[in-house]
Amino acid sequence: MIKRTLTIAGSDSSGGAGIQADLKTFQEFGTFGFSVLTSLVTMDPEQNWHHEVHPVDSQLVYKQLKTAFAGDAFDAMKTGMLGTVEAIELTSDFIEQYQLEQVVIDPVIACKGTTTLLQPENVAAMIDLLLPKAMITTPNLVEATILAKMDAIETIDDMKEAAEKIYQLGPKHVVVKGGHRLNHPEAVDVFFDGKEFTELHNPLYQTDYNHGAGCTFAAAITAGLAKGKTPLEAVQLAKDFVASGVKNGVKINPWLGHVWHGAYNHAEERLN
Ligand code: PXL
Repeated sequence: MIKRTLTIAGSDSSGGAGIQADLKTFQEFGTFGFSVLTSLVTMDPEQNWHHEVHPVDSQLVYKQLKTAFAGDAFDAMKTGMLGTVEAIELTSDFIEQYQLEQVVIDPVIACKGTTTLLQPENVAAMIDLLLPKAMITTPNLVEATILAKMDAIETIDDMKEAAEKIYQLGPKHVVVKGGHRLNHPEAVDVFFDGKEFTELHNPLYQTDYNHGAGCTFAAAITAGLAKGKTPLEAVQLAKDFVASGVKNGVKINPWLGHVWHGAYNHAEERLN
């Protein structure tokens, strides 16, 4: 039976991050993707790609959740940008009501293009309501610094300390993503299951075309879990999937370039 995956996240009309990244990635993994939109992000080419986040009315989020959850159970789900405390509460209610366990919480606190962090009350709600329900949470260094209440994360040891502190908030597994912000010659992530740390090392590609990498990573983990992989297996495959996407990133417009979500499977060669 085809596995069913759900994303509750924001829309990135530029096609690289958010719901767009999630659905493309779910499809690459051969899973059937569902989506609930919580916010719409727009970028203005006339204002140097200025980002605006437009939250979706919570009644409408609720109606989408009812639609998505109407059929058989999901094999796994993820959250991305949630926008409002109401959307976080609704997401938490549905996870609880449907007793979903394969839940990936990507704690999107800000996207690269904007300096506006999610409101402090959103971060608090995410910590209270979502992190305790996560099978895996996937903070980047900025998000990990905020969630772990640390001053800075600069080394792999700092990443381990952050992973341990975030684990205390309730998720069953934590992956702290080093990405390009870590001062290290490789792309290093730290995986923690409450007992053991696993360092994941990949080559670091010098590219500006990596928009959407974080969303794609969490979506790939979600699809991997849906297909029965263990959390560590799902994370390892997701890392290779994103590495291919970054290596084959595409310039989309004068401001940005995206990971190519189909790179791992050479999707550009399909139906030729
Ligand atoms: O990369 C974080 C992110 C998440 N979700 C949406 C986004 C972005 C960044 O642009 O647009 C919808």
